Parts: sequence; structure tokens; C-alpha cells
Amino acid sequence: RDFGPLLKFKKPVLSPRKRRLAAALTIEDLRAIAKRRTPKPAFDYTDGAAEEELSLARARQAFQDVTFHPRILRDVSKVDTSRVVLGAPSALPFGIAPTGFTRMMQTEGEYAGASAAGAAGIPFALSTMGTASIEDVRAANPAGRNWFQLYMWKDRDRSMALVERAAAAGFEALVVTVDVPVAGARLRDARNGMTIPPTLTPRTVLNAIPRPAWWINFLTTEPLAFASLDRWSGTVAELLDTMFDPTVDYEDLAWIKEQWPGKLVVKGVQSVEDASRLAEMGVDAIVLSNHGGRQLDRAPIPFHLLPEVAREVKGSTEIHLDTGIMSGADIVSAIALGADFTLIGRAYLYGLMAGGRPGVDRAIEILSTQIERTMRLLGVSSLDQLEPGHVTQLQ
Ligand code: FMN
Repeated sequence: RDFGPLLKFKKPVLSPRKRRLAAALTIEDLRAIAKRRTPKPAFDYTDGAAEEELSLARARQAFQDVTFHPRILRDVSKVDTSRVVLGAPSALPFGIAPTGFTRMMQTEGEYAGASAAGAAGIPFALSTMGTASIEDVRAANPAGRNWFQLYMWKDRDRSMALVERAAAAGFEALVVTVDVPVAGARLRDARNGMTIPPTLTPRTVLNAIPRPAWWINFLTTEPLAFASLDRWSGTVAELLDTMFDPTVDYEDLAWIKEQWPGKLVVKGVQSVEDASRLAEMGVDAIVLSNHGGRQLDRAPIPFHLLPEVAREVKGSTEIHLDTGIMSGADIVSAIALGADFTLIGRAYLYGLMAGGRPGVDRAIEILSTQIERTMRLLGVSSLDQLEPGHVTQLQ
């Protein structure tokens, strides 16, 4: 028999992981896969926010409340999604936000994030609470753009030792996070009895049965630990309260600015007044952010703050924005209303939990495709053509 015609229609064979990831069309799809594959305490640590989780829910809703206003009859055969951010190009108008304890979500952790960012031509930010060292991240993303996120600890010498290592490893920007004077109340972590490092209890063992891949990775790769801290055992909240310094103020920031030779970014800005003050200080960028809803609940929504902040400081400092970004349309909306750049936290972590490095690649690809398509449908061929008139938002 001649099977030729049948074979011609045979689909290329994909590995189960590739098939799973290819079937995800949205970040929400990646989230659903992530939830199935990750033990509950680790998934909830990532997916959850503080208190009643209103800051996060409202930030996501704000993006969904957007109406776009397209222009017609424009040549959109080619679209340019690149942006100059902190003086250098990024292939897409977003970078990877700093996230702590990333290897707990999936053991490739920061290595997957940094190498995927490098391959996509976008910046990667490593957290002070990261689970890969500054030097290892550099090795994972040797030719790409790495930023280091700093928490000022009570022990200043220790903080500044990290800053020096970041400078020595060629990290180009220091992202100082200022919205954690104390830890937010992450109730899911408390209810799950989340500890660092995760401990094996009868409950965790039971939870492992349907998630063998996570556990095999966890038990067969390098032990999970904070790369920039000595060994720690205790709850997340205890750790944060021991380390973070509630006295940090504008003078400390001015001091850091003097010490750091590269670009300085301040993350966690939540008012027009602070945005203006930081612009006057001469910081290179501010990040409008409520920390993905993980700190103050009922916080201002960065996307709602954006138009007024843009009116006040656009051009004197770069405006970056995060919290709640789940699609390329969210990013396009933020750029239209005056953001120079955006950061994604959970969107990449859902990809990581869904499938390691290829999962992060898929998350970036989904967002990139959505950005391109939204731009075309809006009638713009470059990000610079986006303007406030393209977007109206309900408040
Ligand atoms: N921000 C920091 O500045 N330092 C951190 O160590 C840090 N850890 C985080 C850990 C997790 C699991 C998540 C989800 C966020 C973390 N963030 C941290 C906040 C992110 O940098 C970013 O502001 C936030 O995730 C943006 O919201 P999104 O997740 O909705 O994109």
C-alpha cells in the first residue's frame, strides 16, 4: 500500500513539553499548566498577593477596562517593537522583573529567565533574594543586559558588597526597590505554612504525588538557597522582617546614587509627588509598581497613576511600569499612556513553572506576538506612534 499521502499530513513529532507549551495561547493558559505542575505552596507563593489581594486584582482589571481607538488605512506591513531603555536597545518594550526565590517555582529558575531574556534581546533583573548568584546569572546571559535589584538591608556593608559584585560582573543598572519597609502579609503563604527552604512534611509528600517532575527536579539539582544570603531557615515573613530596614529614606537613596557608577532605577513608586522628587534627584528611571500587589493592599494602581506621572516627569526620567501585566495588549496600553518600558513578573514565572526555559521562551513569544498584532490592529508601525488617544480607561 502507498502510505505517502497519509504521511504527508503527519504532524511533526513534538515532545510532550513542547506540545504542552505550544498549546498555550495566552499567559492565562500558561498559568493553568503551571498550577497543575507545581506544588501548592510554591504556586501560591508566586500567584498570591497580600491581604485580600485587591491591589493585584484591581491592577489586572484596570488593563481589562481599556478601550482601544484604532486608526485605519495605515501601512502596518512592518512593525518595530523595539525600545531604547536606559540608553540601550531592547527588542521588546518589556523586561523581566526581579523575583525572589525563583528556583523554588521550577529549578531552572533565574538561569531560565536570564538566558531566555538574552535570547529575546530584553533585559533581565536579578533579585537580592535570588536563588542564582550574580556571577552565575552573568554566565547564563553573558552577552545580554543584566540589572541587579537591591534591597537595602539593616547590614549596609553586606548590601554594598552585593552592589560591588554586580558592578564587577557588568550589571548595567541597579534597581532599588523601595516599597518593602516591612513585609506584606501574604496570607496564602501563612496558611500553607510556607517555609524557606521548603520542608518535607506528610502534607508536602502527599502533594508531591501528582507533581513528580517538580519533585524530581527539586531532589536532583543543586539545593535551593538564597544565593546572596547565608543559609536561612524560617518562614518568609520572618526572613523579610529580619533583613529589611524600615529606616531607609531619601538620604540613603542619594548615598546609593553616589556609590553606584551605572544606571539607577527606583522601583515601587506609587505617587506623583515621589515620581517628581526622584526625577529632580536625577535617577535614570522610576518603576510605577505596587510590587505585584504583594505589599500594601488597596494600593494605587500603577496604570491609573501613569497619565499624571507622565505629564509631570516624562522626558526628565524614564517611566517604567509593572503589576498586573498578563498580555501584550496591557503593555501596548501602558506605552500609549506614556510608559517608556514595562516589566513582567508572574507572566514569566507562569511560563517557568509550566516548562522551564522553553516555558519562559513561550511566555515571551506570546507577549511579543500579542504586542505586534495589537500594534497592527491599532494602525501603528512603531511604539513611538502610540499616543494617549489610542486608549481610554475607566477609572
Ligand atoms: N520585587 C522585587 O523588587 N524584589 C523581589 O525579590 C521580588 N520578588 C518577587 C517574587 C514573586 C514571586 C513575585 C510574583 C514578585 C516579586 N517581586 C519582587 C515583584 C516583581 O518585581 C514585580 O514588581 C511584580 O511581579 C509585577 O507584577 P506582576 O507579577 O503582576 O507582573
